[in-house]
Amino acid sequence: MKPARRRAFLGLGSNLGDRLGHLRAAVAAFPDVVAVSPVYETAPVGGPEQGPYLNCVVELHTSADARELLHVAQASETAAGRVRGERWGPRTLDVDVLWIEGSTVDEPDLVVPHPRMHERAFVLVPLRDLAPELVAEIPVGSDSDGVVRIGTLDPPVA
Ligand code: A4P
Ligand code: MG
Repeated sequence: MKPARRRAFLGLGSNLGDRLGHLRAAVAAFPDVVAVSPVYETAPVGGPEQGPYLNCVVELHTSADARELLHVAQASETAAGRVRGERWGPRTLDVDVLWIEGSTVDEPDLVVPHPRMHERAFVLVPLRDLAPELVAEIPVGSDSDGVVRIGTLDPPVA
């Protein structure tokens, strides 16, 4: 029997090269996309000194499981020419599996829900746009500083 489709959310970030182009190409290649959040320009969190990110969140309605979504995420990072350097360092594209309806995973290379998503305005703000019920409380004020909506992927951001 075919597995049931479930809601799932992927978080995307880019701060190297054609940031918007990397987000667009990834979204175009993902399977089962039902919604894309606005795009936000965000101040970098953690890591070395680096340029600002563009972040967005994508909603899927998919029968893929967590590991299949990790493969989708990593294939899109590779397609964007990502070179893995320093942890939390600059990258052409980072795709995290944020949350999958009814699914938790705790393995060395895959943790779902993403363990740091609840601390990060660059994830929570676009996630709230798509699924306010999943984001019970977003700290307003300083934690949302540095997260500026710049437009949507489609129609194109000017
Ligand atoms: N991994 C485990 N669970 C997951 C999951 N749910 N989704 C493993 C995706 N990957 C998961 O990730 C390291 C390993 O995490 C992978 O091999 C995978 O098996 P990575 O992408 O290679 O390295 P990373 O992204 O540098 O590390 P990490 O810990 O995933 O960083 P985060 O938490 O993704 O943070 N600031 C702004 N403004 N915007 C950003 O997008 N992103 C980061 C990266 C830091 N600061 C940022 C942003
Ligand atoms: Mg990552």
